[in-house]
Amino acid sequence: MNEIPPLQKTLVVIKPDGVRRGLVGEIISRFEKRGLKIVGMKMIRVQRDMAEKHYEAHKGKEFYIGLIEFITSGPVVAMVVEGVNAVRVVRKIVGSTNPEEAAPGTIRGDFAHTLPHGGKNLIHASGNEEEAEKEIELWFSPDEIHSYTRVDEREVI
Ligand code: IDP
Ligand code: MG
Repeated sequence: MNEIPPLQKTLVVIKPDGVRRGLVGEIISRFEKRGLKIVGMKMIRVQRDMAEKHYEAHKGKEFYIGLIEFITSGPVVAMVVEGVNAVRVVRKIVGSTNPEEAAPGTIRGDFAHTLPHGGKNLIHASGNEEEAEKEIELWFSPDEIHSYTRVDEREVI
């Protein structure tokens, strides 16, 4: 029997523009169809202090204030996504930060074409393993992260 490779968890957030544009189902299904497992999910309105913690690394940049305004401007859908090399695979599904550069077939490359002031690019995904660990801890409590078996697991891993 093949050994299951080590799994990673990563944070995905459908930003307020994705929710307002009715793209939640479309975006979630892209991860599901790739065989990635959603192990946590909730809709929340991000408070300012949480937004500032999440985007701490960008403090001082010219787009920072607009970004905080944007991410707190409406509900978001936050997910913990699990899979083999999930951090890297999810970033590939999401596409480049600026939708203008994002390849067709990626979420940003299919549903946006520019990066407006304020950073509307539909979705956030952790940039690396260290960020993923920190962000999952910020966004989810341990009892909000679940463990279950998908019926197709033996086919996709
Ligand atoms: P990422 O979301 O692809 O990891 P980061 O560089 O971590 O990109 O930036 C975080 C978020 O800040 C972006 O997703 C985007 O919403 C916003 N942002 C980044 N660079 C710019 C910019 O040059 N103009 C406007 N918003 C930006
Ligand atoms: Mg980032």
